[in-house]
Amino acid sequence: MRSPTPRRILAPLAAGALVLGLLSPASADTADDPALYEVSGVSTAQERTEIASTGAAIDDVSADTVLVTATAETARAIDGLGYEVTEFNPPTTQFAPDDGYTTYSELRDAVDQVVAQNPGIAAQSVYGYSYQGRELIAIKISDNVGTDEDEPEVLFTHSQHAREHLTVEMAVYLMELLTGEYGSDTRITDLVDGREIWILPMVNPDGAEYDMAGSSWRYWRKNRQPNAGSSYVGTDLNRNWDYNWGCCGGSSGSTSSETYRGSAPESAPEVAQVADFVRSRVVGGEQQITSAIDFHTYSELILWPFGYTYSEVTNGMNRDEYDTHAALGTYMARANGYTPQQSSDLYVTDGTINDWLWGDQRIVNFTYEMYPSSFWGGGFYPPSSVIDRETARNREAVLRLLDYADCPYRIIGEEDAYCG
Ligand code: LU0
Ligand code: CA
Ligand code: CA
Ligand code: ZN
Repeated sequence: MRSPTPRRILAPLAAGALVLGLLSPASADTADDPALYEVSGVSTAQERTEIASTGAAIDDVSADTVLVTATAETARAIDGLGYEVTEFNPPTTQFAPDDGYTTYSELRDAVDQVVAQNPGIAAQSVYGYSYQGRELIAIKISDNVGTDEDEPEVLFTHSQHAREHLTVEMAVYLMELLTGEYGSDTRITDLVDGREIWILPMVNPDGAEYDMAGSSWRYWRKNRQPNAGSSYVGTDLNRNWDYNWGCCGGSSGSTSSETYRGSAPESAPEVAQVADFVRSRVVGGEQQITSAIDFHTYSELILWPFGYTYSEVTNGMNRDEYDTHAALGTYMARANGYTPQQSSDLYVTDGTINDWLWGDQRIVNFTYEMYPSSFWGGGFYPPSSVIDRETARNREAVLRLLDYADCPYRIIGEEDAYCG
């Protein structure tokens, strides 16, 4: 596919403090809707981190360019760093919302149906409410589903980022797979019997609904919580978690940013309530959840913590722990063809669920960045015709995680040391 001709909006304005000062007075706080920009001359994680630290969200990484979602003000800041920034107009075919994607109310119906048809192994609960008051739901899948048994627990979270709709389809796929093949596929039957599986299928329903509600996709990322004293709406849920929150230039303190970290850790109700849910799984002083995947799009990556530092081994992550993440991530990636890497190989992030689940709760966990591999496969909005293929693509990879959930350290042969 050919690139649409980039329009260099910043062209005649040389980068520099004077120009930036004239164009974007610090006091300006008027609606400045995020748009897509292509930034060239970017090839290392350090350069991507520098760009992300302006508050832009990096959506796509190729050899020497990135695509970012950013306000015009942030785009000028990137320009000011010396990178070439061009406005990027997505192909028009991507504009219309595709009703093959599951809405919040369709999700509720699908969950009701799965639970009604599989009452022995599937249950749902409301673990909280979104900012706008939507019920936040969890699906539990296990044998004797009404009983909290002593079985390794596994967590799947979906759609922290509003526009990443394929991740909701992944949740629907997983609940239908695990219930639909129960009793016929012996591997799935054994995993459902031997694990307690939690699926949080849409942790940011306000954002997802907002993204789908217009006559065109809105490229919305954050939640829909207003910010005091600002006309900009929303917190980036995946920068709002309470582990090294805002530590390292991997998020923004500006409400206008796509990666706004919120006013405090867990200031977003959607994050606070997932965190409360996870903390509620500590029984007898022991976190029951051993392993987790947080689903995002896109880039076809499997990422593991930490994201706040480039270091593999650091305070809170020893060599065995790092190696366990790397080995399990790599093993899963062999099944789905994604690229496995430490999160910060992409760019530095702070306040992510990935870092919190490990750093605070000691849950071995991964971020999946699903299909497509690049913008040219449809970016955040591939046609719904890919849903079946791209969710089923992760079947084996997810089963591998469920398999190792009894003791993730088994993958490096250290089950005696860590799970004895
Ligand atoms: O939150 C993000 O920026 C993620 C990547 C991190 C989990 C490292 N990328 S996304 O926003 O494009 N899904
Ligand atoms: Ca059970
Ligand atoms: Ca249990
Ligand atoms: Zn995301």
